[in-house]
Amino acid sequence: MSKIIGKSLPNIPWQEKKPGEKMPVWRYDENPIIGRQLLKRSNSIFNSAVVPFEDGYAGVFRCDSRSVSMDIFAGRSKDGIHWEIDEEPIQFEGADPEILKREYRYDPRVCFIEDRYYITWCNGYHGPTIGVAYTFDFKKFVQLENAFLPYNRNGVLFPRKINGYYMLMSRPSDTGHTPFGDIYVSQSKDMEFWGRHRYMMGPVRGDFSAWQSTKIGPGPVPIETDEGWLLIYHGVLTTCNGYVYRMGCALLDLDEPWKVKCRTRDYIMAPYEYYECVGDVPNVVFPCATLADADTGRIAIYYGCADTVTGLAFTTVDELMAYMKENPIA
Ligand code: BMA
Repeated sequence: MSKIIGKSLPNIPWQEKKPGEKMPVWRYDENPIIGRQLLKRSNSIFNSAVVPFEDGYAGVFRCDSRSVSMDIFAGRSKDGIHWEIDEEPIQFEGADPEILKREYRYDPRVCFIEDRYYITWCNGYHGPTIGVAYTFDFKKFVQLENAFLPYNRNGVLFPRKINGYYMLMSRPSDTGHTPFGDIYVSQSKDMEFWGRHRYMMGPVRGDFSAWQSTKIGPGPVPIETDEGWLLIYHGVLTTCNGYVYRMGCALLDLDEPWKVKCRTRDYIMAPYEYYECVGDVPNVVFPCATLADADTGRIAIYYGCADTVTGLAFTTVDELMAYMKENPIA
């Protein structure tokens, strides 16, 4: 039995695994939980992040509009399943006005650290880079400096300082649909200046674990366990019909999280259902958040489906640990 180091979350959204289910991650029966047209002008609502907040949940959602502009919107929920999302995108204050200028914003993550919720996202600044902001109440959002120069995507924070440093995973990229991608960890004393960059892991070349042979990127904020940081990530295969996005997981060293202790050879989830295989971008499952309950080891995963709608899936810390150890890469 592995133990999640964290808070209890007795009201975590949950469904039991059904008898006969072969996979370590199973879907919510009523998926997708957020349809593409929830907002007046939305074309799609997907790759989005949620956290426990007050007596329920709050989140930051990627909503592409019907002009297909990408932006991020705040939302609230009592049960983590039924969501109300603001009709207007988040208006940030703070930072240098140069940094506040919006080009595009997508794929948010939300991470509670110390006393506030940090939001990281892919922020257009003459190319994609990592935007950083914080909020206390999901009403007022203060933007900080971009973490890096372009080009970078998938900025994901660790939920506490490690050895005195905030730690941010990211995936250096290019201006387009990036045919490569490795995960790095960068460190900062103040959430503004990032350095001490460390290589974590990259795609697996060849045929051994082909679902992650083109590129990988960090997904939700990692979950602390007594065995290490449990990271869920996405992996991409190039096919004759384009990219296919699947999910895997890895276990990272608690003190030096760029050191990978274990990693799945087999994916933990892949586009099987219609709403994952068909949409604006077919064959994509893209995880951006989890909720976790330290008492039961339950984990709820929020993921984008086919760049169109939002899905919810379930697993436990023991399921992922066992699966990873049965089918390891190293
Ligand atoms: C990635 C990002 C994600 C998207 C995925 C599949 O590069 O743009 O937002 O879900 O491609 O299209």
